[in-house]
Amino acid sequence: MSKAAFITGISGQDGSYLAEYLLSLNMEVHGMIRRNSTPENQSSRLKKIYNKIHSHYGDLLDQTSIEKLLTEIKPDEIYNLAAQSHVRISFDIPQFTAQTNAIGTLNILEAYKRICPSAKFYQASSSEMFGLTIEEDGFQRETTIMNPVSPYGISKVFAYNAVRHYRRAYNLHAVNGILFNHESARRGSNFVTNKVVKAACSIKLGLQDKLEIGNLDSYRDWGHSKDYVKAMYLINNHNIADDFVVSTMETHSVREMCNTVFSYLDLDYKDYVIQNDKYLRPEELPYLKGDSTKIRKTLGWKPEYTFEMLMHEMVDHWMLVLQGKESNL
Ligand code: NAP
Ligand code: F7E
Repeated sequence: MSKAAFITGISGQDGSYLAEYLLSLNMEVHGMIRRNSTPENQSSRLKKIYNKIHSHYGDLLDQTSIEKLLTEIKPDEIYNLAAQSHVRISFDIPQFTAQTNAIGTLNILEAYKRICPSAKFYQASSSEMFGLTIEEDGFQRETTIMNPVSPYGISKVFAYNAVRHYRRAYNLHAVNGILFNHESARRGSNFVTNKVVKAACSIKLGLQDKLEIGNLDSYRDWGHSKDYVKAMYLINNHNIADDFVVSTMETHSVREMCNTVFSYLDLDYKDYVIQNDKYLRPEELPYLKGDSTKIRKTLGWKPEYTFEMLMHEMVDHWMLVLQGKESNL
């Protein structure tokens, strides 16, 4: 009999790629979707696989819905990807962010402990948890002290520690993947990579004149979501319950990313990109570069996409979509 996976946040960027990957491994895939007044929005990233997955209404903040789903599905593997995942917006709605990301994770951990404790539980932890800390060699890794600088980062530190606590206290196979930024054409268009790519393509096609963004001088370690969902599966299926950093081990500034995108379209980003203070954050995380040696050595994972391949794939996709030659996602 095939194994059953339960994914919260299946309608998000990572949830959709993870569902596709688990289906390719012949797993039965169940996903929790929030009710929305425009139901098409909830399945737009799942178009290719919607008839192959089992979707269920539920919410991380609705304990009864989680208990009901775990009781019915009896999953072998749980992937908790649901979150208010936008860092800048977490400053606007800090309490909602904490409720969903921190208390929501506690809700599903409690249900998991009581209903299906022999399942494997994966938590979507984040490099945003490291905040301001950078090791002397310029990296952040599993042992780096967490010093978060956003309501989002703070909420994820709570969830990370809750997972480790449940693992030790109740002997559960509960693990954290500490993932650095990962993108794709499916990324929400208000995250910086997709915002820059869509605007650059629109400018190339004469549909837009300028692009206003925030801090051009922060650095991120950007990988591809498709590579990172494979790491999630490996981490959850390791014979020892443990926590792993997932990253490319390279960092680029937002300015370099703009240059890569606009240059690929034979444009000079300096002619179009304007810094607008309204996109700055009350507290910025200036620099991320992840050391993923542990997962590379222990589980044999490594990314297939380079930074340039990632950005070029996103540009190629949006050029086709904006010219009406391909549908989005
Ligand atoms: P995403 O595209 O924003 O997807 C988040 C998903 O969570 C969406 O399906 C969303 O549903 C759902 N969700 C939000 N609140 C919920 C609630 N209360 N109950 C149930 N579902 C809820 O994020 P992503 O990029 O795929 O990231 C997946 C996870 O990895 C998140 O936990 C994120 O914080 C974490 N993470 C992401 C990155 C990255 O670079 N992408 C890096 C590290 C960690 P709606 O569509 O209805 O809002
Ligand atoms: O910002 C700067 C911004 O919003 C990246 C989430 O997936 O990764 C993501 O969080 C950088 C920041 O991602 C704009 O200030 C400049 O320095 O794309 P982002 P993020 O905040 O790093 C982590 C690992 C997660 O876990 C999160 O869930 O780009 N930036 N100008 C801008 N950012 C945005 N969004 N918009 C701008 O106009």
